[in-house]
Amino acid sequence: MSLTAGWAGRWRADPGRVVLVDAADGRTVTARALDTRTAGVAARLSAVGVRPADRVLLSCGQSLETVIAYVGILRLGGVVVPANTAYTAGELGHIVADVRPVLAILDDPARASALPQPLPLGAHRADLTTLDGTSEGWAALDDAADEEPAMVAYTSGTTGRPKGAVLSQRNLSAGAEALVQAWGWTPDDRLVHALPMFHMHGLGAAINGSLTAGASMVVLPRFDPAAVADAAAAYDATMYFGVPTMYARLRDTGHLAALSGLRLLVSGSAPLDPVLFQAIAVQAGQAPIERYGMSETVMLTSNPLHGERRAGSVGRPLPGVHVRLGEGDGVEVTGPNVFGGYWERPEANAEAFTPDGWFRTGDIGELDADGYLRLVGRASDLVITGGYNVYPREVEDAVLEHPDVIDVAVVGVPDDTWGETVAAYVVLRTDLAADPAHAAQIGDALSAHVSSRLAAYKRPRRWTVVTDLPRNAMGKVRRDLLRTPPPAM
Ligand code: MLC
Repeated sequence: MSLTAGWAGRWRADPGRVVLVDAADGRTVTARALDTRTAGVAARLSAVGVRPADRVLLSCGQSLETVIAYVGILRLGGVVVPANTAYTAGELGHIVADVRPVLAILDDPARASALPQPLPLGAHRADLTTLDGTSEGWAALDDAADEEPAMVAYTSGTTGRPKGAVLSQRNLSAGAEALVQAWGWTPDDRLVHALPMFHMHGLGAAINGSLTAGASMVVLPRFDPAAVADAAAAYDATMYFGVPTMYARLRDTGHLAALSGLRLLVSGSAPLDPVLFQAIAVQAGQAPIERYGMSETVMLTSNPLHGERRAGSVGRPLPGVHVRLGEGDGVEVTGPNVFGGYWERPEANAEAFTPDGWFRTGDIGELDADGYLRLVGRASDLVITGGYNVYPREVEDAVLEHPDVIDVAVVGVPDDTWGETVAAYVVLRTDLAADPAHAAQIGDALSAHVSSRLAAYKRPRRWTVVTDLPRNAMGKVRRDLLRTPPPAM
């Protein structure tokens, strides 16, 4: 059964139930209305020529319309390609050239004019009011097969440009079902949803989990600590999902106590500092559940609903998921939630999977005696800032395009707010390096340079000019030596 067939069954069983609430204006959507409106989206997409298995780019902020567009694409059997709204034209252009969507749904359809070529079926707003041909087409709903692709989630890597993890209907439904089971998610739950709707946390865990459980969501247009606290109280919420940076902001603004009436607080996408874990436990009156997931796998492990929620651990494998430690204690996983491979990247797939078919997560782990997993490092140089993944290679490539730079290394350095923040060490052309006036201004010049190439969260916040990068005997940069915070320029 397709992911959305299960959702539609839930809606029809209890059509009058409110399933979506807009925290900004209190608008509600019942199950019946969600069924009708998402079927309408599927029909309109079908009427303009979108066919099952076609890719549809979705790059919109959080709103009821985004949820409806997302579900509508899935119901048609289309493949959702989520993209961060912060991406520059170059970053979006790469995804479009790679995955070749037929149509884009964008907050601002004008962004599409910066793409290398127009999309066959154009760019449209989330409410689809810009979609020509209002005639309702016929679309077969909810009949995609389990193994058919449902999402291509772009994620960077140590080499080259971002690649698309292809997730099937089954991957997404297994990922959602595991959470419903593990967290005792019921139709009576109501999630405060303040996460981006273009990454696995906001889509695969929050939306898919809610709809699979037959539960409801209060949608916030953006994360704001006071608004999260207000929404939790005003709409009788029971659950909140956040990245650690969000919990840190809730703590720092004194809003954690407002979450004490919720039955479940979940943290993911970045390591939850045990000090912050403790602050949540005390101020919100309950230990948060830290869990672990990835774009390629939906969710993998979680601390338990009943039983010890262990600070510094991401818990045990979710139902159906198997976790083992491979070479160098690399975390390897398998399960119905784990994707089948990257879009048109046979070489990356050969590296990503073990010969016996387990996915190499790139994280390094330790298993406690009772099976709780701790993530103790990463095989790759990935930086996680505020829950967003940044791959140094991509940032380094952008910095190296500046004519004054001959070498660069990008690392993540510890940061109180973001967990880690992006720092760059640059080696300038020798004729410039000797000039202190130039060295003093280069940080600004490089910031301006990368701002047209990289989304804001990927841009280095600290620039340090060095004469050489530390390297090992093999010539590889010793990033470990660069990770101590440098003085800001
Ligand atoms: C925003 N900025 C960031 C940033 N987010 N910089 C570094 N890291 C980030 N995460 C930039 C802004 O563009 C802005 O730049 C400046 O920082 C200040 O912005 P802000 O207004 O303070 O930030 P805000 O917009 O409030 O965003 C903070 C945030 C957001 C925490 C709400 O980062 C966020 O939504 N993070 C969640 C990411 C997420 O969903 N990850 C899930 C990935 S899925 P400037 O230049 O304009 O000043 C995954 C799998 C799994 O990992 O297991 O979940």
